[in-house]
Amino acid sequence: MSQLAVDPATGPATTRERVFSGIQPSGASHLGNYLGAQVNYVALQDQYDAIYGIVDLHAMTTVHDGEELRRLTRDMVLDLLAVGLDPDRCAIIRQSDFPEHSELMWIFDTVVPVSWLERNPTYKEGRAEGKENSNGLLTYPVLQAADIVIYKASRVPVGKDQAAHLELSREIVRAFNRRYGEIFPEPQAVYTDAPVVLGIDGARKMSKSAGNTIPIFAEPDEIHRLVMSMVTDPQRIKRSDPGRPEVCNVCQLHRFFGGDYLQIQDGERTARTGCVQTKQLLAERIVEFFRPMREKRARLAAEAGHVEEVLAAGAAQVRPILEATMAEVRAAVGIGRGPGTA
Ligand code: AQP
Repeated sequence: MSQLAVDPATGPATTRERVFSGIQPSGASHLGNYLGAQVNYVALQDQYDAIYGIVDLHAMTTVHDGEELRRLTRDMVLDLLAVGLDPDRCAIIRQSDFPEHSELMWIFDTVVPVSWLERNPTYKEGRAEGKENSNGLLTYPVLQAADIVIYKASRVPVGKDQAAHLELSREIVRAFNRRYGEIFPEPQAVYTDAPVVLGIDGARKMSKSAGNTIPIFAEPDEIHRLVMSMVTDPQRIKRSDPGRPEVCNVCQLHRFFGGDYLQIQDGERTARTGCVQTKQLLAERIVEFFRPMREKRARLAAEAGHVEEVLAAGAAQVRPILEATMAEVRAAVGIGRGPGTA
């Protein structure tokens, strides 16, 4: 297993910038997760001290069965290994292994005005739909800020759907630093070139909780079924109608699965090709693209104890970083015994 550039005796001693990103084990990894974030998780592991968290505390806002959450957490480790994270080049951790994340969240809670949290679109949508939002749903951006800065990460690979949350993390850091001194760097988002990926309904963000996903490790038949059910350009009713690739989610996804996407989009625009044909081709390409990763995932899943080994190695790597940060924070805010106390 790798070592992050940290000496446990002295705390973080790295000059490399640090990356952190969290992913919720709230369901199977999907195309949105992959194109929006996981591609960059893999790319950044060589350039930065990279830490990736399976944020199971966050997933508790949507997964309410303990056994299920534990299974989904293990599954997400396998997903990340299969897409290309290498425990020799990054640390993969389980958020709940570190109660310090929640401690820092509470400290931030004493700094953050409630009005900042009430701006959160997920929270506002829930209220508009008349849902009884949990306090966890209101405050999860505070936990997200704690997850990132407890490692003093300066770069955060996330999908573009997370832009507002990351801005809030930056505001939280500024508010904390104003009160207690310059302890945390302001984290910056790192995006891929993918837009926010729409779900198979073509209407909302592809999202585990919306049930509109294409899971990247689904069986080929299932991927075909899901792609064939995708909503395309609603104005293209007959095969001979010209399509609008700019509003067709299938055409947009082709961009990521072949160099000939402009020709494919032209085929739709001129009605040279039909939606069924374009969907079949997309399904085949998605299946082929993820085939080696699916096979790798199956091999890793068969190795008993592998997931827990990866998490234990990740935990050993990050613990000194997080302990150093929390010692600094507790000293600054005045909790615990304090430095130099006999
Ligand atoms: N549709 C998307 N397009 C681009 N990026 C996306 N991400 C998620 N959906 C899209 C990015 O994937 C990373 C991990 O996301 P997450 O699972 O932690 O949380 P999420 O954004 O809330 O994903 P879901 O699928 O929508 O989960 P649920 O339904 O449980 O809330 C993030 O970097 C995210 O930007």
